[in-house]
Amino acid sequence: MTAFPDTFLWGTATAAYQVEGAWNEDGRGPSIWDTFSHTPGLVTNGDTGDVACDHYHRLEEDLDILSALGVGAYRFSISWPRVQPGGQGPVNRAGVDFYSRLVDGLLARDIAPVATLYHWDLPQELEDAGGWPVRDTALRFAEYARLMGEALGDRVATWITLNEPWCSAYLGYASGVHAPARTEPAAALAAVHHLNLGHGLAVQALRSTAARDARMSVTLNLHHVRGVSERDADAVRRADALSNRAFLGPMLEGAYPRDLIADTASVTDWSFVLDGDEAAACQPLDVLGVNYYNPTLVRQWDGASARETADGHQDGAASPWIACEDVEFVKQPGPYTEMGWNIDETGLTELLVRLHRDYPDLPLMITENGAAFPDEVDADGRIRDERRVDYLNRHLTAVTEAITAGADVRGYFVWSLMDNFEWAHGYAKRFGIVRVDHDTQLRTWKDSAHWYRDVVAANKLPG
Ligand code: IFM
Repeated sequence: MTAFPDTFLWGTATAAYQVEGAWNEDGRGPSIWDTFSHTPGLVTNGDTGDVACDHYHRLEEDLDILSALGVGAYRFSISWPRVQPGGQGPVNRAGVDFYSRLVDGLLARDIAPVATLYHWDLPQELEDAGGWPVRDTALRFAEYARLMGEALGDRVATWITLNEPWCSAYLGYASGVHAPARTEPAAALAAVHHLNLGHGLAVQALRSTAARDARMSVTLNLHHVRGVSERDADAVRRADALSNRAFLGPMLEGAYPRDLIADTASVTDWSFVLDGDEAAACQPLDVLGVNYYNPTLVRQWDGASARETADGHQDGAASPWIACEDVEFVKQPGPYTEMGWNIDETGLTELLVRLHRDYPDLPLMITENGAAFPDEVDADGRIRDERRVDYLNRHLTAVTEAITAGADVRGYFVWSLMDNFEWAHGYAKRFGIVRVDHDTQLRTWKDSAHWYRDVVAANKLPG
């Protein structure tokens, strides 16, 4: 099957800090990513999101691109420090107006707005008060969600509370390669909990507003963990608990997995989980957002040979894989994208089928999938990014295979609409189907954008 269900939702995705720019305009406050990117040595080439894709000023042009792509939905994120500087108090009207224009512009073009509340840009003041490791941040987040529900709830089709809390907690507070660059494993696990709690409280808060009839969701970058051999079952279990079930458990089942608590006992006693928190984190959702780029391969470390850490972190450096000292992260066969991530779409099919098996009543949506490659602009001005087309084609085929196997997959969003600020890699990595010249801000459709437009129009893959 290469066709998709009639109601399948096609979209593209971006995030506020990665595209907006206008970092200190119209009352926007600082976020942890402003602080991070302005700290020398943390981002490739010293890049910052100060200007990014200048989307804040080029909104109409970018909306027109979405319209020309023919997508039915657009996933964007709201910059918390733009709409509520400092993370508390009343809204910043100018900031809310920007998102109001964005939402209205989408609706005028028949594109469903899919709004992510938190795509990593925590107001700096909240980090100064302790950040996600402290409980109050979850309560602040719920209040921010309520304000957004009141401002935009009558028009946003789908709300995504968090984007990839795995990254917020473990990359932000354990390995420190993301903002706020802390390397405190116990704090990272407290962050996991307060993100889970914040998610549940935010869904409740949204449901108390005009957003009550909208679809509620969260986006997780679940790791499809495989073992090298059957002897590695415990390494798989441990990595799965830390990366997947730490979020799926409380959010979808109302409880942390017991094995996770036991695995991490030397790091924390989880006393930050108060009575009622797990139930609060577990709110009925309408759809689960899944971000997928590649699978993860692990092996039980024998303790003798050099330990392999092919998951992007160096041995000896702070690791996002808390209490996984006995687990090796094994390099997988290529081909690879420019991020060094192996291309293996079979992991996406298997992940979707697993999620459907474990949560049969919860529809799924791919809220991100895509690839960075070193695109060239040819002499004729065309960008022949055939490797990206091949990547997308493979992964969309994998989605059809999951659907055939019974998974209830409702939509797919390409990451990303356009080249943007790729976090610690700055502008050095290009994920867009539309090229952005970061000197002139010129937008140019790559071949992948033309290809995607045709797929969307046909609601099926070519061939
Ligand atoms: O650019 C990021 C995005 O912000 C979150 N998911 C992964 C993408 C590629 O690294």
